[in-house]
Amino acid sequence: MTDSVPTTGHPPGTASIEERPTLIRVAFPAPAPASGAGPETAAAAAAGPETETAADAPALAGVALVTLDRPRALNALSFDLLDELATALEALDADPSCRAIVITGAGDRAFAAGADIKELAPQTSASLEAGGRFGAWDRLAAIGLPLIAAVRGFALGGGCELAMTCDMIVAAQDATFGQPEIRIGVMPGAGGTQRLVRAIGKAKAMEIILTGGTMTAVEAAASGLITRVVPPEETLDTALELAARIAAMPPLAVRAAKAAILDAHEQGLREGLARERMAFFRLFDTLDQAEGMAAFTEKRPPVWSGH
Ligand code: CO8
Repeated sequence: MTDSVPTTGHPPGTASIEERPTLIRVAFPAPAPASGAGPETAAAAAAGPETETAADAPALAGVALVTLDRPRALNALSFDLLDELATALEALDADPSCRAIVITGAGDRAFAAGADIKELAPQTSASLEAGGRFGAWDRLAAIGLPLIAAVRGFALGGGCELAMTCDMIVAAQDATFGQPEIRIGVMPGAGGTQRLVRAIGKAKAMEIILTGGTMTAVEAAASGLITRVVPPEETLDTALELAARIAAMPPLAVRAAKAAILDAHEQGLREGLARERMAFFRLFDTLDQAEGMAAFTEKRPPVWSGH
């Protein structure tokens, strides 16, 4: 690793979530050695300068690694985290030396277990609309560089939506994908209804979203949601190697090709996303939203009133 921007100022695992000055880490990892040091080298490099194992090794040319860094909350996507993520990605997008970005979650339990339910629980449709915090999702979707999600463990709700906002997903055999929002009284609100149906088709998307069910990595690969499934310890290195192959391509053509593929994939998506967001906001005026999120926090089953 050659740099880390912004830095957390805390060794991994020693600072509480509240004390962390940042919820996102950005690094430029060194390549894994061809043999010898084992597959965890890139992951260790990603953990921060404190754990750097290949101090003199060159960075993987043009590849940035962005880590969602709230492992104790399974990297739940708070509004602040999403803002920091968008800001970090925009800075990398404007940096001519950066050619491809890998996004991963800290720890081995989750890419991200969804939006932060404790932050969403007290919201109303009016507060969500007035808050303007969903603009971060539009900023993520506007990044021109290729984005690769490296997924270990849970990619649920907003976490699955974030992975799908990326251009490719490399997943561990232990990864789980799903849109469980219905189980807490709402529905996907950051692209889930639009991108999942485009990725895996209407019937499977209906079942996943209407039942709050999940998919294993193997099922997700068979459905076309993800690029490849790898053993857990190889996930990050596989994503970084894929990013390095893309980073070696001509950058203007890469950006133009990404934009053209998204054009083909997302015809009508903008309108669908806007409708989805409004429908999601409206659910925050229901009793079932309050009940579903309270039940989660209180660790009990929800009782639905249908209101
Ligand atoms: N939000 C807030 N905290 C969370 C979340 C979350 N989404 N997921 C986990 N956590 C916290 C838990 O509360 C717990 O904290 P604590 O130790 O303080 O109690 C800690 O992370 C560990 O979680 P668990 O103890 O629950 O771990 P388990 O292994 O028992 O269960 C699960 C793991 C199955 C992933 C479970 O945590 C779970 O069901 N999480 C919620 C999944 C979910 O419903 N996600 C969808 C959220 S809604 C959403 O994403 C809407 C997106 C809309 C747009 C985005 C707007 C920003």
